[in-house]
Amino acid sequence: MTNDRKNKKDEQLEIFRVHDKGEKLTTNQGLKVSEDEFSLKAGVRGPTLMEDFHFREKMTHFDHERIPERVVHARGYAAHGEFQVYESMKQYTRAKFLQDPTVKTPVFVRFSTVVGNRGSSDTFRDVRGFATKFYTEEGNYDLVANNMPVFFIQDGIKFPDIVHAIKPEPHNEMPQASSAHDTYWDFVVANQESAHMTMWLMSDRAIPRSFRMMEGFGVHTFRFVNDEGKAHFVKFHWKPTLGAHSLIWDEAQEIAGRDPDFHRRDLWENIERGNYPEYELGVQIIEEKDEFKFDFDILDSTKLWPEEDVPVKIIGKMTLNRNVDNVFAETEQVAFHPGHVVPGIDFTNDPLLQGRLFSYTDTQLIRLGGPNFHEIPINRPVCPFHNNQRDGYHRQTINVGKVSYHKNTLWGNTPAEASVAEGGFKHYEEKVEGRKVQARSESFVDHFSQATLFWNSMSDAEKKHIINAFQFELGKVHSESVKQQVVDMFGNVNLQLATEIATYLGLTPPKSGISNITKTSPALSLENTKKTVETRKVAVILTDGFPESDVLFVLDALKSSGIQPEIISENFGKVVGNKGTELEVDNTFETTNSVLFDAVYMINGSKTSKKFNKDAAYFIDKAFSHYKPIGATHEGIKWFEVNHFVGNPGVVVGNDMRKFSKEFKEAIAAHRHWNRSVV
Ligand code: HDE
Repeated sequence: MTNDRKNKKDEQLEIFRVHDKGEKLTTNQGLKVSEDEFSLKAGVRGPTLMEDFHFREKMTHFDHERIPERVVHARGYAAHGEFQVYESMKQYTRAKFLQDPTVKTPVFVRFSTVVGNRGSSDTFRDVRGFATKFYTEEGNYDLVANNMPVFFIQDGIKFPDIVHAIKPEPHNEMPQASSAHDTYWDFVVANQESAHMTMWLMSDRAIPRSFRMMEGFGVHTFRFVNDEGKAHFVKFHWKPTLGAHSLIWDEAQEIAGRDPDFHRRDLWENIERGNYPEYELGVQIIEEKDEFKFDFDILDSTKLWPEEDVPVKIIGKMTLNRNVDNVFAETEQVAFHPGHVVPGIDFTNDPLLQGRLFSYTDTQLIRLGGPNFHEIPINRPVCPFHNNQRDGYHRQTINVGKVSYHKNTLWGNTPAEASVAEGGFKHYEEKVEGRKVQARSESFVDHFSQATLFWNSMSDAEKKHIINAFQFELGKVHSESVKQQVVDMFGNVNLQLATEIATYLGLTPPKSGISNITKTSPALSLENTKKTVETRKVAVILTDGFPESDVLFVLDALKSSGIQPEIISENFGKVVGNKGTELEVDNTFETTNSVLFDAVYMINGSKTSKKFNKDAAYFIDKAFSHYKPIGATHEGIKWFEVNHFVGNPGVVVGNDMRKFSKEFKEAIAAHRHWNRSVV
């Protein structure tokens, strides 16, 4: 590992790494094993003997290899990295890792889907988890975020209900990893606070192109507290430096079959290649005196703070630069908790956040098998930890000495509490008064204004995708009553939306809605995201006899901009150019598909077969119908002409290689060409 990737967390993990390669096989007791092929038997054809301790140990361990998967966010993938603040945030927070721009804080980030089980596919329509553990010198800070800024419910007590409703239905455990079924939509109509989040779930945000191209949101309102004890409300954002981009639904479904590991593979491969994903940390800050200045309650997790009203201040950058050594040991055993905070970061009374503060430790007790999960290497803080907690399953630390209680005189009352000046955490002294009630604040009851704000902010293409998503999902719902209620409910968001859903499903469109919101928030549209060609994957279709100097020129031009071309042909091995240059084939039409690429470049060559023509047609047609940038030179141009691709947006053809390369790169940077006519 290069030095710049070594950090305190990595040094700590190194103590636990075991390198088995080249070693002798032993039992867990260290005994060298002489036979691992045949169990101990009474005679070569006789029964296996109990005495075979090696067999028993090996089999017993295997029998217990599995632990319960996470009750939500079961399917995930993680990487190591580091975070650095751009400028001191001392004015707002005591948190040390947000004060010194020279300090690199080690991080571990786990991305996940929510609904699917651990073995499901990466690309289904779902919220994505984006959980970051900062190993700071003051202890671990976890920012357990999602890729959407709002949530389905307003109060933690309803979490088991929404999860039961969206997970596969219990009587037949179907459908896997999907909200397209009766119980999810029944929950939606019966719990209308879910309107805003459902709009996000039906939008392109729910089918990201890559974990590297996804925003992250802390969702809740937290508090920053500075050295003087002064607090500000804060919301956290992650902004990917590659911009936020999405797939389209047809593609997402196909990828789910062709490469269920599409997102994890993309993350893994790019980190291996040195294309380290980067995300800038942003904060929205509201002064305490402005708590009631908004037309929504800032403690309501079904509401976002429009960036145009409360700007996102970019304060630092996270870079993911190392893959894990072992997925189970690290990715599966990492335990996040929004309650893992450091001095300077505190909670608010957001009732959803309050519910989370209970749930995360509780769930680790069963998932990781006891109260000592903080000792698992990936979960250990990089600073020392001392307290009077003892024992329990799998305890590893050997706490020396006889004192394990507070207060004591034998050890001068140590481990001792630390004052605030010494770095001790002090809960923010918020004034709270009230009766004990089980109720929702009146300020939480507007469920539709921001759902409409979201709809208003979408581009035409995004609106079309949202309508299509509702049509698809409700097309899978059996209950006519639930479907009609959805149409009626979303009439309150937008009448055009509800009418198009209703018409498609043969239902009655609502006559009127309640929304008169005309406001938009341009920051919510993916159309306004950063556009770049960096790390985009281009399929290059070649056969023998290809015009090599021109092709090599284009390949160089693409690579020099950070694009990743892959050669696709009929067979593996080499394709040979017209002057004898050989290029290695990366994939064939059988082993890959255009859904796994961002763009396609078609050249062909002088030698094509009937099968090549058929396979290439399938490949390129699909890329065209998925609105992807496609380019052709030489023989490829004829093909594009016959198929009437030429003249469409995002279709680049020509035999001036310099001009072609430039225009093709521009088309790739645009991501998709929605104004293309696709039937
Ligand atoms: Fe979670 N959530 N959640 N959640 N959540 C879990 O904790 C829970 C919520 C989020 O990669 C569980 O260790 C409740 C919002 C992520 O390991 C569990 C409520 C947000 C992850 C749990 C919420 C999240 C989890 C399951 C409502 C975005 C994956 C396994 C009160 C801000 C972390 C686990 C990882 C995981 C409970 C709502 C994000 C059961 C009760 C809002 C990214 O404890």
